[in-house]
Amino acid sequence: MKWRIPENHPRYESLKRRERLVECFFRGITDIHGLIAHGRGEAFDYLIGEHTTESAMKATEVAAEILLTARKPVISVNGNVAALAPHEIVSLSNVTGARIEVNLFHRTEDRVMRIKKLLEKYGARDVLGENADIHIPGLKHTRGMVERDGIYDADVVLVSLEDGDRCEALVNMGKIVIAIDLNPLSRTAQSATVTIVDDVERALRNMIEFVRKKQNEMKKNKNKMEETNKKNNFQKILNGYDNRKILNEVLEHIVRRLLSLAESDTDMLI
Ligand code: PTJ
Repeated sequence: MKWRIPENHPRYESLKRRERLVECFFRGITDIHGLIAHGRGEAFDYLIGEHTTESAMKATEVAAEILLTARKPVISVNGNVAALAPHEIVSLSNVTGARIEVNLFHRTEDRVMRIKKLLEKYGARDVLGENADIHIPGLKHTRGMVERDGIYDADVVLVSLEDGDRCEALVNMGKIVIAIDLNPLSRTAQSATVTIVDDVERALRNMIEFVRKKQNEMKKNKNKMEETNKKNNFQKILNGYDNRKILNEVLEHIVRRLLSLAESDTDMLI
């Protein structure tokens, strides 16, 4: 039975997202552990202030540049991301040319197929994941299964709400891993190449904006990158980027925010 969320509830948007996850759980899209993972993310978002921080924005811009420069970028989608941001995933794939691969921690073929169908409803074509027959080295469990032509051969992988072990394994394969994770202390956040500490919907929307902006700039400057120059550009982007600094900035933001809330008499509700 669907519970009707009162539209005047002060946490309406947040409740709607929860409802969406619960609905997707009953539809066999989101795993039950995904509901717990979402709660942890919400807690961190409360501490952050439920908005995109400057450091998240910086990381998102770098991520957009990397995706545009990548030779074979892949967007990894799990049950939570499919429930929360299907439209954004498909849009990002369309604007960057990155392929989408359904890649699950709690893998079942039935969930892969359901997530693929959901993404197709939002316009995705050629979604990978069903033919996963190769393991990420070091991850012998089904959680390590990927497609050779997708995540396995990708130079850049975008993961959201990812398990830390898998993120590390992808980095160990020599890939550039862009991670969206609200917990700056998670192993995923700590081990990714570029970590965006932001809510997945907000981060993806910002990323799409950055990609469009950069594509327009490139058109204006007639600066269409040649295939041969791509690798150099990649190194150039990452040379000027320090993920450790970005993570430290997020922690400082949380500390500053909590201190100022603790010291003020203003209403703490968000
Ligand atoms: O669909 P499956 O089978 O692939 O499983 C997916 C889950 C999410 C269950 C699995 O990957 C998992 O257990 O993840 P973890 O280890 O709980 O990590 C999820 C991370 O995402 C945590 O650090 C959360 O803080 C963070 N997170 C939760 N909600 C959001 C989020 N980050 C960004 N946006 C969110 N909305």
